[in-house]
Amino acid sequence: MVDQMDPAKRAEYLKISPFGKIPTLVDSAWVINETSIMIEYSATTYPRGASFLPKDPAKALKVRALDRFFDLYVAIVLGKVANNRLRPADRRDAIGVEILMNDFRTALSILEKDMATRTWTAGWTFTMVDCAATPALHDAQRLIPFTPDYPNVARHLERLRGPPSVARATEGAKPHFHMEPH
Ligand SMILES: N[C@@H](CCC(=O)N[C@@H](CS)C(=O)NCC(=O)O)C(=O)O
Repeated sequence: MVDQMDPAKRAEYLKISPFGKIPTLVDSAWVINETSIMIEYSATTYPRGASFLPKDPAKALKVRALDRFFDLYVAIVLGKVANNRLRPADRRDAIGVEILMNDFRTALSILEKDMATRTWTAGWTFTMVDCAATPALHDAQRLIPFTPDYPNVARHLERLRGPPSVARATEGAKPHFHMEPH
């Protein structure tokens, strides 16, 4: 658990996560701040680590590409939109948000088309992309409710909430939901 509201605890946390982002994985000599890298680290370091990246190099590349798509065009966009909403009204950036919303709509239009024919985000099974897609689409639905315009994406988010590991993570996060920006 990271309490960044407490200045002393935040200063302590910045020693392992210089940008203050969560999560951070500390394992022997490794300190990893990127979730996708944590997933690959776990899969390659521990025999029981879940392998969320296909062995086939072409499929693995597709998964990595989609993982970047969710981080760069959905998750980061939503983080900036949320940050803008938390600002005092006179310091908000309407033009910046318009540009971000354009990226968001482009990303969701691509997904809407793709998810018309796919079960999991990359197509064949649950992969690292679904780990990126679940929180990104969860945040999207809260900040910019999208169900009427992107029904396939909305159905996909419900499917993503299904696996027991996702349900467990969501249940664990529920006590903190009230802190999420709207
Ligand atoms: N690229 C990082 C992003 C991590 C990230 O943005 N985490 C959010 C919470 S889910 C955070 O720390 N937000 C606080 C902030 O940006 O200050 C990853 O995928 O691990």
